[in-house]
Amino acid sequence: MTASQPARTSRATGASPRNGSSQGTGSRRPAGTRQAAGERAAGVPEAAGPSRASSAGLPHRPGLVLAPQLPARLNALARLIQIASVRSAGGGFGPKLLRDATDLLARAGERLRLSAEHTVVALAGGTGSGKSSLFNRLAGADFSTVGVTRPVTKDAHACVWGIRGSGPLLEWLSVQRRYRYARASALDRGEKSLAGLVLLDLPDHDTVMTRASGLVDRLVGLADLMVWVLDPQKYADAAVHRRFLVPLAGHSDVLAVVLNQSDLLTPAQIEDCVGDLRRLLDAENLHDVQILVTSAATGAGLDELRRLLVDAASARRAASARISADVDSIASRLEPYAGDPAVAAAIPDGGTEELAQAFARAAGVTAVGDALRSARELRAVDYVGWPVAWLAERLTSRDPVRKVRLGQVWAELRSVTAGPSGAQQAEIDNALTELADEIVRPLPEPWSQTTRAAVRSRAQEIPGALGSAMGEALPNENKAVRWWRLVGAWQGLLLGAVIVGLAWMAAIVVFGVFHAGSNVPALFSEVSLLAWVAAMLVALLVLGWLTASACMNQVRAAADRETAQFTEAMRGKIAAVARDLVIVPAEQELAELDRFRDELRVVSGRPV
Ligand SMILES: Nc1nc2c(ncn2[C@@H]2O[C@H](COP(=O)(O)OP(=O)(O)OP(=O)(O)O)[C@@H](O)[C@H]2O)c(=O)[nH]1
Ligand SMILES: [Mg+2]
Repeated sequence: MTASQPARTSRATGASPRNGSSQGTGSRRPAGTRQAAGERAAGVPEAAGPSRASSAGLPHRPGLVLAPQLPARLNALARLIQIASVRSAGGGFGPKLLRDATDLLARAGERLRLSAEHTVVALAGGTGSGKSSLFNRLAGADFSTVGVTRPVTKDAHACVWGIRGSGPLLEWLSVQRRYRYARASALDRGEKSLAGLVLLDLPDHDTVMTRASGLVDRLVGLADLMVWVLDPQKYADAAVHRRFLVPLAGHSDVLAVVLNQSDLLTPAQIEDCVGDLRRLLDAENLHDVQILVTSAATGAGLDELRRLLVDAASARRAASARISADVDSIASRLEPYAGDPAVAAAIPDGGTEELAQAFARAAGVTAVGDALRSARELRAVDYVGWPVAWLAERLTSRDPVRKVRLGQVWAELRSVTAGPSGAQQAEIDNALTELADEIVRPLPEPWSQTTRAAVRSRAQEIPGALGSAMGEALPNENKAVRWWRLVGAWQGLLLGAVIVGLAWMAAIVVFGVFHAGSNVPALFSEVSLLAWVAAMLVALLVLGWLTASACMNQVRAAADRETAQFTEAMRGKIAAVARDLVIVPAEQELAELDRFRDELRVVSGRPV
């Protein structure tokens, strides 16, 4: 028994601009088929006859699964668009492709990202109108309690024709697990056309509004069909019309109105009621909304209602199939941007080490090491050197090392902390270019561009960082070692002895040779002593010279060790700079390409 306008029973596509008003998917991501399996384990009741579904679960029917991967594919597409949209500048991802992909996502909407296989039909309305009675009739079992005390239904109940993959959807709709019922076996018994249907029996509208005011919004954003169940006594209830139907005027394509309990009316009364209701709906701008007349008690009008549900389910399937095909085509347009997935996106072998070596060359590590060695030797000479030898060398100007002032060498060493400049900067640039060339050779556009940019992204910071790395590795000051001081004291002693010996010889010459005084002790006047004193002087000079040269050998060996340590420390720090400022940004970009390839595999429906 129907009294209807030629109305659209469901939305033509799954796209819904309203979806934006609902919650984001981020908080409730679909967990795919695994979640469905979890539901079965949790014991989703089965509708067929007395035996409700056990944890043995529902058999998987290939024909029942319409687009099982579509939610995952759409979610992956959303992530792909994020990756691509920050790489659209220059020769990056084509703006038209990105626009098309974004449009497709908007068309698919949040609804499809939760489940592409399911059609959501909600029975809503005032208390006592017969929602649960109709729900039980359609489900073929008394799942939802029907009663005389009002209100009866406190929580939403769901009956699902094909439970697989409905988990995220039902979670999102806040349907508790114990109120989820599966109709798998009914599908085998001629209800195939309802495959994927999720029929919801909602609490009465007041309860819905007070307890879960967000639910109505969610349903409107998600439902393929909202069936408002009215009864003959309250069909004109101002509250229902004002609070629910009027605001839904813009969504009349997902609305249908059922006048239930028609068995309580005569045909003439039914006609009056329907005419009245039609006028009300027209006045509320709900011209397209279909009106069905049913009786849950006698079953009248239920076939028409079921047909409405079948239409909604097939429209949903068609919409999902269309979106699925569109995702295929977007995926194939995105394919060229992934390049050859067999070619790994990675830093080439040895690339990091070569870069570190190039940076070390640019920073002049070897030269700085040599300078440090010289500085140590120069400083040591002050202590362990043989002053007589310095004097001789100074007089003959044969010591080039002494000509370089120690302070100057140290100042030069300190200046390396400012970092490389001029030609050295160019060397850094060349090293970066060489590395980038190697990395990007196998990469497709725009990744070759973006990876090259990533390699150079922190190039400005490199000279300063190299300078600091060198500065950190340099010893704090040119400190004298303890044993140098001891040797210095010994050399002083020898020098003193030489001076005393010279004075002694002078005294013997003055008093012994020239007889300049009388009563001079024999020690200062005995000429025969001259040879002995001279021999002693020579011995002292040789001893001083030997001490100096033996100690300088030690100093050189120690300076070599120190320089090697310093050079190694400096190379380590320079390698860290190369890693942090070049390799890490490059690897991050390459990881994004990997992510892009993985997401694209999902979008294309290929196994990851
Ligand atoms: N005569 C007749 N009685 C009906 C029909 N549908 C439901 N009823 C009765 O109306 C009463 C309320 O039915 P329910 O199905 O519990 O109504 P409801 O809309 O689910 O109510 P709430 O859960 O409180 O929101 C029950 O006593 C049903 O037996 C019908 O088509 N004809
Ligand atoms: Mg109820």
